[in-house]
Amino acid sequence: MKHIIVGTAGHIDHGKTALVKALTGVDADRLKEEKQRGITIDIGFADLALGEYQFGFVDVPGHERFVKNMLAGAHGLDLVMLVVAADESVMPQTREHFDICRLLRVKSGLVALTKSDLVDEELLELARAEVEDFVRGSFLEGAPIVPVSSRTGDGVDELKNALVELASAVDPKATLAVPRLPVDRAFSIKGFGTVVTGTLIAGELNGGDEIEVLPGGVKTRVRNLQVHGKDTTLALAGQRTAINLQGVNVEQAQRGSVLAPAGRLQATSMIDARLELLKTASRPLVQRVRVRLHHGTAEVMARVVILRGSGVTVPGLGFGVQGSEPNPEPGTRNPELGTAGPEPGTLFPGESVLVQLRLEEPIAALPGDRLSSAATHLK
Ligand SMILES: Nc1nc2c(ncn2[C@@H]2O[C@H](COP(=O)(O)OP(=O)(O)OP(=O)(O)O)[C@@H](O)[C@H]2O)c(=O)[nH]1
Ligand SMILES: [Mg+2]
Repeated sequence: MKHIIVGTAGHIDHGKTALVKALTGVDADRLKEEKQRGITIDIGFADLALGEYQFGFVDVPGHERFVKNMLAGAHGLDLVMLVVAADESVMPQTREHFDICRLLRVKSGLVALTKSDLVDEELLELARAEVEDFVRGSFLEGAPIVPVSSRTGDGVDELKNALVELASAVDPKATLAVPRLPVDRAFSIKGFGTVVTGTLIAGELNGGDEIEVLPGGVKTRVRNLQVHGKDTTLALAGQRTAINLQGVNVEQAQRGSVLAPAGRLQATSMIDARLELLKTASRPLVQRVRVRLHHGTAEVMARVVILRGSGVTVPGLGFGVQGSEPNPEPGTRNPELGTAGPEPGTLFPGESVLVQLRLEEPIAALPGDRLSSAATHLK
């Protein structure tokens, strides 16, 4: 059985949670406050077995205030289901969530044109045309755009077929890589102790394995293992996993922690990265700016040291070396941003540069990982 993680994305109230329920029967809004307010606040989960595929859905909140929770759910996705309500079309968090998916390098997915029961044929086609325009030039160009109504059930079967079709093209996971599980929930069950959940993004975990909770470095053992709600002795990359940890407090394994085999990874607070500032960013990025970084399910504050123009030479990388990428003459590049000329190391929207990230707390990152920030996006 192939395991596929599908994340929702899209503007508030566009029908993400309703769609996950129409597909799986599960209401991913589990908090009392979510039920009361009728909005999603934190990420929720649901499963669906279809043919040879086990889909794990991660449902994210659309409200702009909860974008950090969305970020905690948007890592490790195989497919994104971009939800666009046919009666409202593309809205601000459609754009923001889609940018995040692009920058986290989600490779594939589809667009669900929800609330199709609320529009006539003409409006539906208009929304479809707007969505086609919106995804042009991105990984979703040419992807299925499926009209669907969670209210009437129309289009749900077509959506399932489209998910299966896309799942068949998802690359197999790196089961030989160092196992890592970014924790998205940690809770305590009477009689069992601490249980954490998350997507195993690489490698395998076995019952009884000695593991470590990073960045704190607490050593522990896998007492019990569940995949998609069922007891098992082996969890594989790409599976939604719950782990009962031996002798660990809930406080020691909160969201943002990473589980890995004991002694294999070391948390770090200094990371070399390539930073990409979105074209749509509202202002340039200045030297040593303090940003909130997201990595897996972790969130840490960091200062960005821009290497270009600061006289720092980066051996062997041919980028950022002083002189190879000179700063523009004052006022020549982005005149609308002011004519005083950039500070050395200032980064303008649409540019990409090598940086050093000085984190205020360590994280367990590996080369090639994606990090992001509401203002900046980094590799
Ligand atoms: N008519 C109609 N209403 C829908 C449909 N899907 C969702 N709704 C309604 O739209 C509202 C919002 O739906 P949700 O599924 O909570 O939207 P959401 O995208 O999960 O919202 P957030 O998680 O807060 O971003 C609810 O009142 C749903 O009943 C649909 O296909 N047709
Ligand atoms: Mg929701």
